[in-house]
Amino acid sequence: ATGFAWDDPFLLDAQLTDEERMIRDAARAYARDRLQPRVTAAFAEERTDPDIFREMGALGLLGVTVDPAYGGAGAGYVAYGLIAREVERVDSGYRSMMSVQSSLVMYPIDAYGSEEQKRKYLPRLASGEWIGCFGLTEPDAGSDPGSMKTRATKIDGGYRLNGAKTWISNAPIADLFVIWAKSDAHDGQIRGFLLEKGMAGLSAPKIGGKLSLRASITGEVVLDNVAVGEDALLPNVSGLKGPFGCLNRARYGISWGAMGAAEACWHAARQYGLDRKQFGRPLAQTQLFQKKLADMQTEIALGLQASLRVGRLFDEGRMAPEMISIVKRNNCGKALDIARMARDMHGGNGISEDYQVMRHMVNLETVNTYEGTHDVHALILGRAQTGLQAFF
Ligand code: TGC
Ligand code: FAD
Repeated sequence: ATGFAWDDPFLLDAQLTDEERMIRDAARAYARDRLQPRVTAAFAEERTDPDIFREMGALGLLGVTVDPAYGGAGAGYVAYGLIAREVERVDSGYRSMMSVQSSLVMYPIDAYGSEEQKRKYLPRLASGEWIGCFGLTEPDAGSDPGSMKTRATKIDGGYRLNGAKTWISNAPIADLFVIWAKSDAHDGQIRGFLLEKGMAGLSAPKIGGKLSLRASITGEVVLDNVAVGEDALLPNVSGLKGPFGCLNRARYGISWGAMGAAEACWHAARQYGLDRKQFGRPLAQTQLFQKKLADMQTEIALGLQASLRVGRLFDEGRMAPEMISIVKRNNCGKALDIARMARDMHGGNGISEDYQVMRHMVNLETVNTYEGTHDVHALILGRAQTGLQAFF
């Protein structure tokens, strides 16, 4: 018989392969030793260190599911989820940097790109030498990306792009821009284009004043008559299923990541309750405090187990997007509740940067919103079980 491990109630660790555990341990050590020491200042100063991409690349943490022939690790989606969990244990912004690079930039090139595009871009992205971003959202098209206004028009030897994207992670420091636009040469279908920093008419101003995800830089992308060659087009996908194929991966990773942030908050609240005495005993020796810890433990154990299940189905080729909506929605919502609870359990100290929980709390507001809001995933699941679409 095995005993009960309070911090791994369902023995998740024992359900991993040796390779998955190795990748998890490398991500954990990196996050603890290299990311944790700089996060408080990075968040306070709203500063993103581009070296983080190089460091993650050197450890093989970028594009782990991509073919090793192009610089990936050829690992599975459970391994990818484990990396997201470890990185987001420190900060959702750092996980964002990793997931955009892996799922939203490397994946579409790997899945929809030409041989030349794969050879040119994937190794540089895997090493972190190049930073990528993914432009889908626009000022007037967030939850409804099908209403995007960005257009590609045919010109001699290529295309001209016009439009504006907003809320784009990594954009101000990006070398490569995956841009989704409606293309008049393809019956107005949504197509993906690969743009490089420095192209005439392309700019990516930083969005300042964020009260959430401050360690991860976000920008607009302005496309003012940007001319690209035929070789900029992602040849092998057309329609909304192009960006959604990428979002499936990123959303799945976020379901693990949000649980990592929740675990950090839970562990911090538990330790705080053991250390802090009021009314002559540790806070952790009160019934209300223990009930909160039990709720956190329960939701995290269930959430991680669900993400592991979806990851296994992903690796078996049996994933359906609705499964991902369940874990993205539930794990983000539960992580946000847990972070708010942990903030409360820390009393006044809970609002200080030193105790980390409030940073996680405000970060999780973004995580609950991006990649399909909590309510949008409810509508996806509502549609899947009623056959009735309620978006409009
Ligand atoms: P709908 O009619 O449902 O579908 C249109 C076409 O797309 C296909 N499709 C999918 N394919 C693969 N995977 C999925 N998950 C798919 N969902 C839909 C679908 O089969 C159809 O194909 P076809 O061939 O029949 O045309 O489209 P809709 O316009 O009704 O969509 C509704 C809705 C709400 C589900 C969708 O638009 C949605 O999910 N909205 C949320 C938008 C979103 O998630 N944006 C994310 C932006 S990126 C981001 O936030 C990055 S943050 C990253 C970070 O920093 O970590
Ligand atoms: P809206 O769609 O306007 O939604 C506002 C509210 O209305 C929400 O509560 C929503 O749930 C609700 N709502 C919308 N439609 C319905 C409906 N039919 N029924 C009921 N309620 C509805 N995008 C990218 O393309 N790339 C990125 O890298 C990226 N990074 C991001 C980083 C950050 C920090 C943030 C904050 C956002 C990022 N996004 C990115 C954008 C993100 O995906 C969008 O913010 C998100 O999809 C929601 O769109 P919106 O902000 O336009 O909100």
